Amino acid sequence: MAMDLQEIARHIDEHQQQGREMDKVTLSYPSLKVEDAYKIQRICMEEAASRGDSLIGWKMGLTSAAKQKMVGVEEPIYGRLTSSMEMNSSVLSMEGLIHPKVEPELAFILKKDLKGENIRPRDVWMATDCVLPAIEVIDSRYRNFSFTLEDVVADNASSTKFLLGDQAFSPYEKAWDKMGVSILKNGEVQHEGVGSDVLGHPVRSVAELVNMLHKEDLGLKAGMVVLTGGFTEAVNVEEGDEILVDYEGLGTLSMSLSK
Ligand code: OOG
Ligand code: MG
Repeated sequence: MAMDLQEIARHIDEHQQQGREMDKVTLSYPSLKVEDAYKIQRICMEEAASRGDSLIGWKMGLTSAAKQKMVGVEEPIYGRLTSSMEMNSSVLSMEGLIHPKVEPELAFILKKDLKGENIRPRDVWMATDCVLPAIEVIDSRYRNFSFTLEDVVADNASSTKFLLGDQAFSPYEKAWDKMGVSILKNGEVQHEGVGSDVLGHPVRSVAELVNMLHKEDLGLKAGMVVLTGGFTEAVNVEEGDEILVDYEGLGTLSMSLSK
């Protein structure tokens, strides 16, 4: 089949908007390259912008071994975060979701633009205003949450919603790689992780994102949010579930699943 990236993007965008399952795009387009998948992401973002949505940040995904093993894709990917994905309360409605999962993350909020090809952790610290506890909700549009690298990139790295904690912390608050995190569902611990599970240190995830974006001549802007990737495996959720993430020494962040 001739490959029309606009057409594929429209197909994916529709399924994202309607919260409908679909087949892997690589089934119809086996020659789809990861570069094409990132172009599809960019086109979907343009579609979203035409609906009044805006780009407010980026997420890294598959930055921990736990996450890579879970989905069978062994390299980090990025996705686009839009204003409509940010939750303004801790209640998540199941409406319009397919088979959501939640994961414990950290968010870096930038105070300066950051763009370049050899970005190191210290460049990231100099551009970071604060760090916030975060919970990401991912909901792959692919049947059975099953995909290849190219599929998941084309589906905006499964991005769906995200919740940021109210309390911001200084980047110098603690050694983020030493911080333990545990995620509980209905009072029971599901998974535990530590900051170093995310590429050795969550700050490295931001540096890697900037280096990856540079290949598309893109960069981060002051004020943007960056999710650094799940510390642990993601947890399936359904209506009625209560999620609590405990960030060692910083408190907790919770989310309730409603109808
Ligand atoms: C891909 C998105 C991965 C993370 O934090 O690793 C991700 C997926 O697992 O569906 O958001
Ligand atoms: Mg994530």
